Amino acid sequence: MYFFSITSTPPPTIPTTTTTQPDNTYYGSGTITSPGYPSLYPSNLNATYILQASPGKIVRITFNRINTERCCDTITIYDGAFENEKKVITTLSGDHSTPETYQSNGTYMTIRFLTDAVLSEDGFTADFVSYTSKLNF
Ligand SMILES: [Ca+2]
Repeated sequence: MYFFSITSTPPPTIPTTTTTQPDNTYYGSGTITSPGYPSLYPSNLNATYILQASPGKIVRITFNRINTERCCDTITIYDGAFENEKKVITTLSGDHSTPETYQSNGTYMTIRFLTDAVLSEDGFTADFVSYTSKLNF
């Protein structure tokens, strides 16, 4: 009896962020993920994603998956182009089983993913779009 060994090719690593990479700006619409997603994200990470909507629009982002170490690995969403503690929309961590949507008030949204020295999960994946208006949902 033969056993076939199936070689699985890992998905290409998209160098969107590293532990030392400077801020990244993303325009219009797209997908952002934690580094290495869906593999474990690195420890000691401080990754920033700046999302810029099309002119005259706002950023609307949906986190389709969030799974981080609840205590210590956090995703903070800021309204605007900077990490301004006064403009925190929300801070997320832990295991979220349902998608969550957030939006900016203006053209920019900033997301920071901060991890501590130990224990990682698979992280997050989120889709963002340029959105025409602010809606309650
Ligand atoms: Ca951790």
